[in-house]
Parts: sequence; structure tokens; C-alpha cells
Amino acid sequence: MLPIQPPSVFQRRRRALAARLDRAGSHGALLFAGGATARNYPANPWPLRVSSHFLWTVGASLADAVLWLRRDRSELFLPAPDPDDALWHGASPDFAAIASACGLDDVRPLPELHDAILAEGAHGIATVPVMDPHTRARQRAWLDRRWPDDHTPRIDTLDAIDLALVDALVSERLCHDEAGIAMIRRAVEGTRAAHLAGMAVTRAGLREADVRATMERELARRQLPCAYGSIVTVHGEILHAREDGNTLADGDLLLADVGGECQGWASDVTRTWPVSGRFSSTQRELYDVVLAANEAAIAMVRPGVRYRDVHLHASLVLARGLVALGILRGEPEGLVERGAHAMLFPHGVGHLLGLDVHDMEDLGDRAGYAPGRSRSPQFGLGYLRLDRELQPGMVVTIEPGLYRVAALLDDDARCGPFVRDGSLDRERLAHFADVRGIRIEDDVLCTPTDPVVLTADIPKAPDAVCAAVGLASASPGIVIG
Ligand SMILES: [Mn+2]
Repeated sequence: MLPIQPPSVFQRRRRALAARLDRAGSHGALLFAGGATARNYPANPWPLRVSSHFLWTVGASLADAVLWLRRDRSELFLPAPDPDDALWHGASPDFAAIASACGLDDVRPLPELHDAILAEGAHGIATVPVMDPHTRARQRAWLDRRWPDDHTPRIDTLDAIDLALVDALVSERLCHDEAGIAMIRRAVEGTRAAHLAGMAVTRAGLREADVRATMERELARRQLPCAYGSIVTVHGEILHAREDGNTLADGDLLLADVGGECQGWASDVTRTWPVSGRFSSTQRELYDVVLAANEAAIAMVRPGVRYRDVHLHASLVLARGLVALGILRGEPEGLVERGAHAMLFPHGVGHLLGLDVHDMEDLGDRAGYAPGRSRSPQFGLGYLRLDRELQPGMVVTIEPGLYRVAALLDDDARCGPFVRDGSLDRERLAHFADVRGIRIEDDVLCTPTDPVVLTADIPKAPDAVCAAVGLASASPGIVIG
């Protein structure tokens, strides 16, 4: 698959990355695309998803390709096509067409790269470990790296030369260029259609899988793969619910966390809506609390604001709402400081979004956390994936939620102290039994001035959500899968 954006986009990125490598004293880098993993036999692979570092610099999705990036030259190396490929997969990619679409100096057969590495010596060439085990084994062998082969190496144990490449990639990829933002917008367009279709088709008696199929259909017909495993569930309290066989009933809330990706650029959106098209009073009260936290956090997405403070402010707005409803007791500031809100909001308020849904999380916290910062030991805050000052061009998710997780509320070590000191009123919470989980997630672009909510057109105000639910049955002319 060749890039839909002009070659100048990738040439500019490669020049910027090469200049950083040069300043770090490295004379070149190999960026491996990675390959498809076989299921039970090689001709039946899992879908190919090449490395995001490769996509960022080359733009094309080419299995087992390797970019050799140097200051004055960008060469792509491709496996020699198997004679049977034309029979089963159609004509092999034309090297000249790839070179032209990606703005490369040359495209050459992969064996020539291996020979060149052997001739030049592997130690001066930087690389980043990829997830695909076959490619990682090749990286270790060709470049003589001593990474463990059973899991992603811890980033801070990489060789200095590789770490310089990691830091150069982080510096370049934290803030997106206009081309990258345009791609996220394209992904968001499809994701919006998916959420509107999901809301429209929802009615009691369907299964979760029916709604998921309707949503993913909107992505598929736009040729957008899912950026992550869709979550469409009446059990919103299961943070990464994967089962989707439950039948929808009036009185349920349906939580849908579904997003498409456009040539790798991701969107990540959650909406929660009532199956009947009407919130109960208890559902509406908690929905309004989550929405207030979502909006307050979005308003803070400005240059120089520390993302941890966005998380803490969202937590404070949630705590205030929960105190007003009698579920939490005490001063909201003190409750957040002690982490009491995490019994109901156990995760971080969001993360970096870009070419990966959790952008650059293959680099551990090297991307998400500013140098010198590390994860908090406190339950809840410790799940925060991003703790940097925001800058124009960054795209982050803002996704506060409220969940009644029985296993967490029954966990005496974590929750007991807050029940015993009266901070959490479990009897009052039980009054909200028709709420299992609510999350409202938007994708937000930091600009020099006001934040831009890329997902603003996907309904989230309660009336707008309710108006969108069930439209397909109300207007039989609308054809749903
Ligand atoms: Mn997310």
C-alpha cells in the first residue's frame, strides 16, 4: 500500500530525523517495517500492521521492508518477490513506483542490505526493536544486539546509539505536522460515521455484536482498519471488555470505544448511550458528572500545561460531582489527593494519539513521560500514560469515566480504608445500580491558542446522544448492514 500523501511529507520527516541523528553522533539508522505473523500456516497470516516509526518515515505499508536512513540518502530494501507471489497476490510492487511515491533515493533487494551491513559493521547503525518476533530476531542477528527475544526490551537498557534514535523519534513524533493531523482527521471522519451508525441502530433485543458490526462496517467501507480492538458493551465497567454476546435491554447503557485508522494514523473515541434512547435519572446524574470532567479537562489542553494536572483536574471535577451526589464524602481536593476517586475512576484521563492509538507506547514511558518523571505509586494515578507539558501539534485523548467495578470495590486493601473512614458511601453508590460504566472520550489537538476537539461532531451532550439513538428503527429507509 503506497502513501496517499505526497512524497515531500516523508522526505521532510526523514531530513528532520536524520539531522537529529547527526547531532547525536549517529551516522545512520535502520527502520524495520516488520512483517505479518502466521496463524497456523504461513499463507494464513494475521493482518499486517507495519511499525509506526516506519510508516512515519516512509508512508508505505510494505511487509519486511527496511529503511536505511542517512543524512544524505534514504534507501529502502525489500524482500525479493517469491515467484508464486504473482499467482496468489497479484503483481509485486514496482520498485520505481515505490521510490517515487515515498520520495526515496533508491529501492533495492533486501539481501543487498544484509551484505552492506556485514561490510560496514553493525555497531554504528541505530535501530528500534519492533514487536514482530521474526523481524526482531533479524534485527538482533544482523545488528548484533543483545536484546532478549521473548519480550520487548526495556527501552532504557538499549545501546546508547539506539537510545539516541529513540529520543530523536520521540522529539519528532510528539508534535504532529499538518500532514499527520490531516490523517487523524480522516480517521475521525470514519469514526464519527461509525458512532452515529452505532447509536442509530441501537435498540433492545439486539446483541452488542450487532452494534459493533454496524460500527465497524462504517470503518471497513472507508477502508479504515480498527485502530484497536473495538469495545462495544453493556458492561462498561470492564475497561477492555472483549465479549460482545450480551443482549441489549431497555435500561442498559451501551459503552462503545471504537476508532479507525487511516494509513496508520489513529482515532480513539468513546461514547456511552442509553439503549432505550432515554437516560434514567441516576444514569443522567452520573453521565453529567463525567461530561463535566471531560469538558473541564479539554479546556485545559493548552501549551505549557502539564498533562498530569489535566488528569488531576478531571479527577477533581469527578470528585466534586460524586460528593454532590453523596457517593463520596469530604473535601473533593482531599479525596483526590488521597486517591479516593480512583475507586470509581481507576485509569488515567488519556494518552498521546498519533500513528498508534497509544502513540509510541512501544518506547515505554520514554515518549509519555518527560525526562526525570516516572509513574506515581498511587493506585489510579499510576495508570496515567502521559506526564509532559503540552505543546502545539500534540494530539491527546481526554477520556474520564466512572465505573462500578465490584472486584475493586470489594478489594479491602484498596477500597476498605475509604469505606471505613467514610469517604466512600457504598450504600449510596448502590442507589446508582443501573450504571455500570460511563466513559466519554475525545481526541484533542493542542494549538498555540484554544484546543481543537477533532471529535466534536460526535454527539455527547445528553439530548444530542438521545436524539441519535434508535434513528434506524425510526426511519426504516436507513439501511443498516
Ligand atoms: Mn483512549
